[in-house]
Amino acid sequence: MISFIAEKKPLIEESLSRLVAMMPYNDDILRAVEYTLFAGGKRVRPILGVLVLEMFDDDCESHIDILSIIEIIHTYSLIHDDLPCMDNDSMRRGRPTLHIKHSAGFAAYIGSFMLESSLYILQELMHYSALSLERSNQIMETIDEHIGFNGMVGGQVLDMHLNSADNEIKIEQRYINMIELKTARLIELSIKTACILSGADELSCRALSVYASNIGLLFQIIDDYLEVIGDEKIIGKSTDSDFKNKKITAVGLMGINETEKLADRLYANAVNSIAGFEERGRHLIAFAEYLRYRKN
Ligand code: GRG
Repeated sequence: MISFIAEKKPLIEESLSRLVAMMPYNDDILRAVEYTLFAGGKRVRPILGVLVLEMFDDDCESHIDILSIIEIIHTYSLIHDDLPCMDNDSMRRGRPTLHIKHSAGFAAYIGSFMLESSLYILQELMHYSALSLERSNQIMETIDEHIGFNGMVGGQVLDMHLNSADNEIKIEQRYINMIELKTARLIELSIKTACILSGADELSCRALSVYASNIGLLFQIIDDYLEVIGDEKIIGKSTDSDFKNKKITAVGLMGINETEKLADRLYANAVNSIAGFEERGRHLIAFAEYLRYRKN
């Protein structure tokens, strides 16, 4: 990982510890939350938010906990995604998944608890911060829009039905629509939340939005790619899940070479979309490069 990205990781870990300490529950539940949350996730989403805050010279410290809420939401989605009724995966972040360690019911419950308590804590954080009511409302609405049926959950539903015969729309297009919702929306959420927190101007927000949707798609395409060419030990999860579940993936649809070309195009689009920021955009450009060539 590039050094300036690695430097941000401890800040996110500290922030997540603060958030878990605010969770209103008993030891067993909090231990299960910690088991999945502190297991070596890359922290891509909050780190991206921090990079955007820095672009606007925002005082990161007071906003970092709000961005880390997105990491908790992301972790809830991984717990539910791994369940036997979904992808039925047994390894995640280098550890047995929560339903393997406990039970499917308990894991489903912990995932829901993480979602619900993260939104509760977010309300508290915003209430006691200097953030205006208008910006706080904007953040809540943006989260709602990106994680619900028009966002991540909707994408997961599309993913579950991608194999069914709806032949009106080409499968390649349906796949792109699905990953736009399932994966890109949460990455977009980090960047949009950081824009709201730092009061970024309209033009900058629009440019960053284009950047976000391109790296969001790039992220999932590389995820698919690593399932085929990646190293299980480095990735920390099994690499036969898509095959086992007969999932439609970028590599399955277009092969390895075309997947690489698509990843290159998305990377180039992302970089071009923020050219107007010149020197200030250098960390986001380096981040896009990291996402393009990541190994885990
Ligand atoms: C109940 C229909 C329904 C939905 C619940 C399960 C779910 C919500 C959504 C699935 C979203 C999902 C898991 C998308 C995949 C995104 C992805 C590529 C995750 C991997 O993220 P990384 O690589 O993981 O950042 P780490 O471990 O580094 O954080």
